Amino acid sequence: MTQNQGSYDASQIQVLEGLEAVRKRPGMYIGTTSVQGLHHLVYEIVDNAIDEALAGICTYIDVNIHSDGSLSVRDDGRGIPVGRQEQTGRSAAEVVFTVLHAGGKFGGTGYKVSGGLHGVGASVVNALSEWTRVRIFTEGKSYRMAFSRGEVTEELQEDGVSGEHGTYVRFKPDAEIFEETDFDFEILQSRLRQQAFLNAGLRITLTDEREESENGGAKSASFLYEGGIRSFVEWINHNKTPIHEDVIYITGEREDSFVEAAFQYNDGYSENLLSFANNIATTEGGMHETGFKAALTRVLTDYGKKHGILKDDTKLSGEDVREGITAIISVKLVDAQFEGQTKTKLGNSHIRSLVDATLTDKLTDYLEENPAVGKAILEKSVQAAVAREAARKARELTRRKNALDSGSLPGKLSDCHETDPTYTELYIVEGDSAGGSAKDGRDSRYQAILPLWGKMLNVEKARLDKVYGNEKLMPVILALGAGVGDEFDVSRLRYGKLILMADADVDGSHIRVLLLTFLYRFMRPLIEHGHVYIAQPPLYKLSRGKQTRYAFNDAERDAAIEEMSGGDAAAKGRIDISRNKGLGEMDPEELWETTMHPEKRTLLQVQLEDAVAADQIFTILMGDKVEPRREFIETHAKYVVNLDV
Ligand code: TTJ
Repeated sequence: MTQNQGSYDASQIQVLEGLEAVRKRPGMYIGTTSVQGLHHLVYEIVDNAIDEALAGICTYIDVNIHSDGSLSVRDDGRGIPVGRQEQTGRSAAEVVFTVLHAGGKFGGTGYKVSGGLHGVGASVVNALSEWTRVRIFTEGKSYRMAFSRGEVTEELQEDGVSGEHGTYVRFKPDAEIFEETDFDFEILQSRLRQQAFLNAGLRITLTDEREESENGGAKSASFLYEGGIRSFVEWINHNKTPIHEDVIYITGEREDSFVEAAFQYNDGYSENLLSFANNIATTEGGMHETGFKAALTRVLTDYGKKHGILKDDTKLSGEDVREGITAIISVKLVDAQFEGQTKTKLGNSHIRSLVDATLTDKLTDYLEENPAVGKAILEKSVQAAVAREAARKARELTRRKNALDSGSLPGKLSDCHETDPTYTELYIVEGDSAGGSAKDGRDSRYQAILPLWGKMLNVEKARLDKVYGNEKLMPVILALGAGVGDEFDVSRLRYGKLILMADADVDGSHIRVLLLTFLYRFMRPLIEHGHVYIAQPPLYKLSRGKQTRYAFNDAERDAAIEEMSGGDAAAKGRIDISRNKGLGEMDPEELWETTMHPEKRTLLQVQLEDAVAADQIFTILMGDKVEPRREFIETHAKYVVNLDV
């Protein structure tokens, strides 16, 4: 650091300004400072190591949640370059951690990632961390450097000899920035498992030093899939019933682009298609999905006609040939264009023709060589087409009865006066008497009530044609006014909030899961757009004389006892504590005060962060295999409660 002294200072100032901006407006760089944002930091660091794995150098990535609130990532790649760059006089290692957007440039994979919140880089993690410590092992030596809230606290220095190679980054998210600083094992595990599937042969290990496992030591999970996305499909289908044994696996390449697709059909009715570009989930789809879908429909139709399975008058739609499919499409390309609202839609159109051509060629060959698989898939598609026709007729019938047109509302609905969905809420209430209390207790200007009772259809085992005309589900569809299935249109919603209000007991839990299953399978955008909530009735009612208090958990109950008794033991004995038996036992005033008053109630928003995890939960809870359900409930009791609280 001699002749470059002047320009070094200048660029250093610029760097500080850059990272200051990240601290001022973290949302711009990581989307949010909630739990999601917190975990985004981990993905940013891990993605760097994955880039190294893509280059074929790194064989493992170890992620460790430490007890002090920090997290570390270690890979056995080449190590971030430590040599001084001529232009800046600084090392690549320092630049990676201090210059905004420097992330992608040092991946060295050729698959340059761009767009969205992806690849904002290690500097953003550094800026948003109380401290960051880096160690680099390369060419027989080890190096270290350290930062605090984006500023260098220890310059890069050689600190010993080492026979290893790789990079180690440990950071502690800044509590001044994040609303939540506790890493969630389940969230990280789900994402890391996915990355292991997408990078065949790469071992990713997650260790949680905060928790002891059953056999002593830290809790840990390790993922290594030699089968890559084929294993991913098997894993998603493992609680379902596949209709053919092999996962179909197809690859193709053209110039700098590469595609691989893996898929297998199960006997269910939902479509499970996940796509990725450069290992980034493309939840909004894009050109690779379009190419896959077009080719799949065409190839299966041609095959069906050629082999006499498809009669001339039956036409297969895209939905028909995707009923029960579990598919992963993964493409790698240079300069991926990420478009769409959340920048998760692949825009490069040459990828569409690559995927289409690859599938057309290779799936056609595969089906000719595996006629039993071809027959099984075709028969399922034909059944789906027949059911679609039945659904169309059922829809027409309901329409003719004038029930599906806007304006016709279910008889049991107590509507509100307001019509602007920005303000309106629909409560779906379990049971007639609770419905009555809710109706009398509500603010009828903007709160509508729809009571539901009795046994509800499990849609996990039913197609759309069974939904039309179903006496429990039709009122929900009609009240919401936005259609159902592929016709569902979130912009036509009559209420901005759909609030499920059921008892905190087994029956209430059952109806909640059934309703959520229905919404997830047939009105998914409703959940994706955050319109679905779960009401939280209080668990305890405490009274002493004329004084009444409600508590939503044990801690609140105990605090209320202290407060009402003033700490006096004798007074405590005079407090009447009752566990709320159900919504039906609350009078309208109580229900309003505790559960419906917008300023006093607690609503839980149903979120769909992780589509793979959600699909699994619904498959296990509502599918027809008993053993996985029992196992899941026993080991995940807390998670089930979380899902349906
Ligand atoms: C760049 O090209 C020359 C050889 O090293 C390449 C590189 O940067 N490799 C690399 C970076 N491997 N691992 C990283 C890395 C790992 C973690 C955990 C965090 C960060 C920011 C980078």
